[in-house]
Amino acid sequence: AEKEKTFAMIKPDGLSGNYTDEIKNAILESGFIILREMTVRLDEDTAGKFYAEHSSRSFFPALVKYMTSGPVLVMVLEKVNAVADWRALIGPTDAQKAKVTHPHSIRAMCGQDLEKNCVHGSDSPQSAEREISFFFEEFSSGAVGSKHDELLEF
Ligand code: YYY
Ligand code: MG
Repeated sequence: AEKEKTFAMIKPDGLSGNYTDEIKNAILESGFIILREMTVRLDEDTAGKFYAEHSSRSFFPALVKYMTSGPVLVMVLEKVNAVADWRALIGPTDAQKAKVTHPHSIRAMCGQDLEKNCVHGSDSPQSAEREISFFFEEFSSGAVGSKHDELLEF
């Protein structure tokens, strides 16, 4: 089986709640390699572009506000079956439900609710490619929109 990359993010509530070490331990214990990591502060434009697929949803303005409320840690993870395995490790979108149905998932451990769910994971290999190149220029093929001068790296 071939190694695969996926994109992971610790969202503002994960960083402010000091869950970074716990989440990284879970990542490494599950056999992922952290290929890249970077702490950044998203502005509204960048957060909106990252979640562009949700731009017409009613929760979008609140989501952008939340994602710009503090720094986030973005990572490239690698292992066999990385995309599906990282989604399984983080658990369901709604952290409240995760606490009931997937109590050992990262969102159950660190998330608060449907919006503040502490981590992101790519939902498909195609999303992983887009999201990795969105933040990490060295993985982009030079396609338009892969560079963000407005990204404030810490
Ligand atoms: O991929 P995942 O993060 O599990 O969920 P998505 O359906 O892609 O939604 C992205 C993001 O939007 C979710 O992590 C929280 C937020 N959100 C929300 O605030 N309210 C919803 N009803 C659905 C999603
Ligand atoms: Mg999603």
